[in-house]
Amino acid sequence: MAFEIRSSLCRVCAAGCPMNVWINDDEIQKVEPAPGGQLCARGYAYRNYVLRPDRIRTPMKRVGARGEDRWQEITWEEAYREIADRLNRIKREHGAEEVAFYTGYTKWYRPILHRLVHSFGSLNYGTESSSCHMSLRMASMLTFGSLTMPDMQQSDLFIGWAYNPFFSTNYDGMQLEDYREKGGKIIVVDPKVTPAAKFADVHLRPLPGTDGALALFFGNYLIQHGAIDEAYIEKYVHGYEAYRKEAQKYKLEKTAQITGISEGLLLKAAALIAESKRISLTVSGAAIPHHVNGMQNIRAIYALVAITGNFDREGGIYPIEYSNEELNLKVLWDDFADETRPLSADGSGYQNSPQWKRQNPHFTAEGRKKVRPKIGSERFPLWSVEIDEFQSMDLRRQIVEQTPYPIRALVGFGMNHKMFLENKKLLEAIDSLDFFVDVDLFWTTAAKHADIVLPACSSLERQELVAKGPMVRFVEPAIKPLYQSKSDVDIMCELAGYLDLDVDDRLLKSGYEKIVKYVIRKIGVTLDSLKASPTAMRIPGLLPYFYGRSLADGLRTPTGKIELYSETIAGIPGEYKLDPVPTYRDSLNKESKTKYPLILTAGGRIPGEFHSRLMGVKSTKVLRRQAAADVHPLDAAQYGIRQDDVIYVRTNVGEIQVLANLTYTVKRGVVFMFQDYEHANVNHIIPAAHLDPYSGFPGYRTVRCSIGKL
Ligand SMILES: Nc1nc2c(c(=O)[nH]1)N[C@H]1C(S)=C(S)[C@@H](COP(=O)(O)OP(=O)(O)OC[C@H]3O[C@@H](n4cnc5c(=O)[nH]c(N)nc54)[C@H](O)[C@@H]3O)O[C@H]1N2
Ligand SMILES: Nc1nc2c(c(=O)[nH]1)N[C@H]1C(S)=C(S)[C@@H](COP(=O)(O)OP(=O)(O)OC[C@H]3O[C@@H](n4cnc5c(=O)[nH]c(N)nc54)[C@H](O)[C@@H]3O)O[C@H]1N2
Ligand code: SF4
Ligand SMILES: [Mo]
Repeated sequence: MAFEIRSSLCRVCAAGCPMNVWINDDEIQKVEPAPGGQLCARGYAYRNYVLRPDRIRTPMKRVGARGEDRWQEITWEEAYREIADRLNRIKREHGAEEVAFYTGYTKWYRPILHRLVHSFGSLNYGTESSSCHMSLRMASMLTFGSLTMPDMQQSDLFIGWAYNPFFSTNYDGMQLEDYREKGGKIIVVDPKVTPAAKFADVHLRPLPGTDGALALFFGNYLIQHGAIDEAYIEKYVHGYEAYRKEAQKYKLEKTAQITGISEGLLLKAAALIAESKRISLTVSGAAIPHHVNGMQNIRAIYALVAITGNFDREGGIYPIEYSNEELNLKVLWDDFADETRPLSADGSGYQNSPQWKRQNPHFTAEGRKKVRPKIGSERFPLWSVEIDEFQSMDLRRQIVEQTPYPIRALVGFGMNHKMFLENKKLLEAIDSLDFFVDVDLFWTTAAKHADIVLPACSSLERQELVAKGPMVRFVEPAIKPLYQSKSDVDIMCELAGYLDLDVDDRLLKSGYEKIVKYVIRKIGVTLDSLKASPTAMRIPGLLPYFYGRSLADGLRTPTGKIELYSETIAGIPGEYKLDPVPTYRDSLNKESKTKYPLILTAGGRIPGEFHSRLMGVKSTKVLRRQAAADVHPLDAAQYGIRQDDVIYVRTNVGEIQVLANLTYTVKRGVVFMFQDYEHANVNHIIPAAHLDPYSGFPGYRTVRCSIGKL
């Protein structure tokens, strides 16, 4: 058989690893890493993912009742016309805000969708990032005015706070090995025993959601032992005194009690931090924010960097950006957020180009006043100020309560209802809408509740601009789109031609290649050169960040300093009771401890799954064949539970049934489960109101529960 090998990329996740695809007769035979690269176990399953039998094949229109799963095939033209008719009418009769646009995890097309939504005249653009990364982003922006990276290799001590790249961001694990080889010290803070924890000099296992108390204790210890950088604080830190007073409350005994870590180990870790000069750290954008106190816990952790003088210093943490002063070009590295944001920020802006902003009434101060506030604004004002997206955790409430105004239609690109709390209620709310469109690769449960379903194609079937830090690549399709599927951006651009837009967005309507040309117009590479290059190209003339620059220029915070006292939070009306300093609160819901003696922590990554994506792929089920809850053997013994018994996990809002997996890797008293199983969906039993008032993030990882044998 003759094969052709084409270069493409894996898009199970946003990492987008370069992949070679063996093609025979326009069919995918196998995938393998591009030369010199690697794929993880999930990447090796990409062929099976792309060929999942439940791919949506053509545009479909509902003929039965919502959710009944009876469909009629329609053409793309018919689909666009019907969608535009419905959305245009809602816009005309009620206002564009009453249409909400939402995207699931997929990142690469986001700036284009965002622009389409604003051009349509709505601010109601929401994403899955209402539960991912953005809370960390908020904490980082509020504190440092930028996102940061750890300068791990130059540091004396690296703190991995909720850090296990071996399951979640695989290749990051390797730098940990290099660092360890060189003698770098490591603290890992994780309730679970993980591969990363094996590298640690000190592994702290706090009870989930108690990280804020732990961080404030360290702060207090460092202050007490004079292990802070006073000159740095004096010059660069705003609100130190208020922070010091808060930290003072976290004495050894109290902290041991809150965190469940022994006093001895707390002191050992504190002493290691105190004796280290250059300290780098990372904080998970999921595990720490997924508590109702998460945003503040992250700020408490960042405060340690501030008081030890480790922001914007070699061996500490530093802002992520590359720049070319002559071109007035700044490229930000923003890994888990919009894929093309690195290119669309500031200088080369697509999403927020000055010209388009001038045209678009929603970007002028006056224009913003005229449109109604985006979803979640009343409930999560800090989120709303900081993030140019609606807080999607408030979507269901607004659909049901219709306040401050009704939502009549929802346009979803990859709407996975399972990531929402008490998610069956979200489906009910969706059923009450006038109109719901979903664009997905697969027939998900949410898609089955739509009025119109559109088939998106995978990364092997589409063109894609990939931009990461200083590197940029353009990928051509390895195979033709399967069935009638199309690339999401083609769908967005084509749909734009049918919608009544506030701004006659000619660029958007002109298609993906023109958009790409526009996005890259300032960076000194052409689309033709990108197309000719099988690997990523480096943007010429970009200089990496150099230390001290932000401190010298002044940070992008209201005071220009590192804000331990956040002036932005202080500006939020008092009735919301948000603290400008990183205070610590308990993260568990207030249910009876007798009735629900254990802590359910839902969602730490497992190697073989990626959210809902690989659930339908058998080859990744080697390690965990079906839904299972990890239970400590001593807890299991207490309830008479044995390995592989079917058990219930119960909270105050519901119950699921799963297998018991007995393992010493979980902390006593904590039950761990991965999310996204269709029939044992753990998010459905987490109360919908369990949200962080600062970020709106769901408290997936600390909920009271009970377990028992069925
Ligand atoms: N295999 C796989 N990889 C993935 C994903 C996937 O679904 N599957 N999802 C991707 C996405 S979208 C994201 S956001 C990232 C997230 O990836 P990470 O940021 O690595 O997050 P997690 O793996 O959820 O958690 C990291 C560690 O934090 C610990 N942890 C949990 N709760 C707490 C806590 O309260 N305190 C502390 N200190 N530690 C805690 C967990 O035990 C876990 O070992 O993963 C990405 N990578
Ligand atoms: N309990 C608990 N819940 C969690 C988490 C947790 O840690 N614990 N993690 C949260 C986090 S960090 C995240 S990021 C979210 C995950 O966010 P989700 O949005 O739930 O992620 P996925 O299931 O990966 O993808 C959503 C949908 O997009 C579809 N899709 C895939 N590729 C494409 C594409 O190219 N185009 C289109 N149109 N659709 C596509 C998929 O088929 C799927 O239906 O889950 C959150 N939920
Ligand atoms: S799933 Fe694995 S191989 Fe695929 S992009 Fe993500 S890290 Fe890379
Ligand atoms: Mo995420």
